[in-house]
Amino acid sequence: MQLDRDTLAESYRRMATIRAFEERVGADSLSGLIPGFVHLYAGEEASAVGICLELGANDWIGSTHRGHGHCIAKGSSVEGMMLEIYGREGGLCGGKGGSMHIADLSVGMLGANGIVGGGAPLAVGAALAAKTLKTGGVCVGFLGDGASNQGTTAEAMTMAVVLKVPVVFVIENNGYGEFTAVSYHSGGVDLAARAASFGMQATKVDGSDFFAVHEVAREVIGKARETGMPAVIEVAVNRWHGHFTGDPQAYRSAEELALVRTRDPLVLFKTRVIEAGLIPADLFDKIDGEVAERIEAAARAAIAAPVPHVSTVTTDVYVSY
Ligand SMILES: Cc1ncc(C[n+]2csc(CCOP(=O)(O)OP(=O)(O)O)c2C)c(N)n1
Ligand SMILES: [Mg+2]
Repeated sequence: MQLDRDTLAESYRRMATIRAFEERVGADSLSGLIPGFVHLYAGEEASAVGICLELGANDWIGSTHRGHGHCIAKGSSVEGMMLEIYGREGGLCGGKGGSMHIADLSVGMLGANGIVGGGAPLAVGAALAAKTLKTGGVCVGFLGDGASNQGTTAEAMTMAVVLKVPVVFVIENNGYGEFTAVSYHSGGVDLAARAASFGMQATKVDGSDFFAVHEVAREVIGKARETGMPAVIEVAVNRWHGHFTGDPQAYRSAEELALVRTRDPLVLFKTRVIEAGLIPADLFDKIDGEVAERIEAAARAAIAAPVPHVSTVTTDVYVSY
């Protein structure tokens, strides 16, 4: 499907925002400005943005420990995220959650998750709520190749089929669970085929190609919305950085690391759109400049912000109804 110019520009802006966000957070994590572990999403941008383009305010996503890209693609404020990741007052979760625990219910983002495989059951719950309340919404549950081995994922997939709920499990297969290649940690099985065996339609797509991801998302999410049934998309993506910042990736060859950078989703997007004459090259430069300024300002504001007051340490633990 041909996307209009504004949608193309906005999609690129979101991918470029994720890239710039991750590069900045990565650098500041290495220099000790950010508390806790940080897992970068750089290289995987077309997955989050291509998928979330098919979602609206009525829809939900569940995320992972590598969740910054999912948040940005679903519409979270980068300023609020930056404050949260640096552990500052005013962050999306009061500066008390950090990178792995960003939740933003205001945009339908159920939360990043430090528990690998923890997001899939939440996604099924949100889809069940959408079905029960007849909101017309769907839920996308992002998970990794490693998480696809978890018992929680198997249970969530079973429940989704049994309960007939509109959840789309998006397996972002970046080839590794921490430092272990998928060929070893999953015993070489086809992840989409394994997911399909639960009784769902499963589709594979090249996650470096925004247009391919979006086309599959349009079909699969559209069908889930229409039929109320679950489905799976396996997106082949490249993790540019280590499992967490500071991981030297000694288990990947220099050739492999160089090769994945030749499949940069932002470059592939730009090249295709410029060649098709849909957006002129200088508009991309303008977007890149605006994104760089915004990220720089957000990081500076976060570094300058106060840490949460000690009196808030026990608040937000329980929800009051
Ligand atoms: C239940 C649980 N087991 C183990 C871990 C440690 N752990 C953190 S990330 C990770 C690998 C996850 O791999 P994958 O799902 O492929 O996501 P990716 O990091 O590649 O995005 C593991 C094992 C954890 N956080 N939670
Ligand atoms: Mg992985």
